[in-house]
Amino acid sequence: MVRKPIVMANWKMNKLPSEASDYIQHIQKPLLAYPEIETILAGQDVLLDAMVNAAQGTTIEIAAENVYWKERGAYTGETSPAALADLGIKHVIIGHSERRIYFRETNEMVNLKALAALRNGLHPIVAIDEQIQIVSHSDHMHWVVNEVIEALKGINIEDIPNVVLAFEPTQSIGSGQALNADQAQENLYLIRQTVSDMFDAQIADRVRIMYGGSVKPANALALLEKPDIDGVLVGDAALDANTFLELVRLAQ
Ligand code: G2H
Repeated sequence: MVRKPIVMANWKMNKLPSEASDYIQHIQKPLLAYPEIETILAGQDVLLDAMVNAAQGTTIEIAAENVYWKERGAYTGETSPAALADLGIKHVIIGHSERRIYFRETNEMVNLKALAALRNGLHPIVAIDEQIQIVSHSDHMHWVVNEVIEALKGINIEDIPNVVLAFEPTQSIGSGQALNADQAQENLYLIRQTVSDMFDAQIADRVRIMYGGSVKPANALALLEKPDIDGVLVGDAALDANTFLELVRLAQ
């Protein structure tokens, strides 16, 4: 199965609305040369309206960085999946390790958010992390497998191809030190096998899995050449529009 590669920027809590629009204007034309790559930009909620407007008529897809699991109600400060979909957002990152660590998101919350995203026509990009305090290989494997199982619990098999998974080892996030490509491949293979065990091999073969954590042009190619790595989720390096374009070129 040929899976369409993804290059995705996660801007985190960076950029102003005007900067987001300028970035999109800068990359939209050059991206037309790479129709075989799916390009996604994730921004904080206050940027999303500007991002959707700037990306109209381009090949760029927009993602939110978080969502709540209820459509409406008295949940001050939360973001409704229905509102994101209505705004024209296509994807949402769920369970990024920064949310798990700083905002105490649990596997159960990640699962509720993934289900709510799908219910509202959004594509969840579910981040699977890795905790550095886990030293033993088997404990590490158990951690990763468990996060996948807990995140995808209760999702209908026909919705699974609309889910993208992203493996992000915490020690590589923002540290400048990406996992080496062989270790990344090992983890993404494990994630795909877990999807296969939970659903079936054909579905697992269709699911796209990204690697994230200090991806930059210097290491992207080695990662993207691995058989189970279908894309990269890029933070710091993707704050620069030209570097993002360079990553798309490498993914081709
Ligand atoms: C990991 C990644 C993007 P960075 O969080 O999600 O960020 O590339 O800065 O490590």
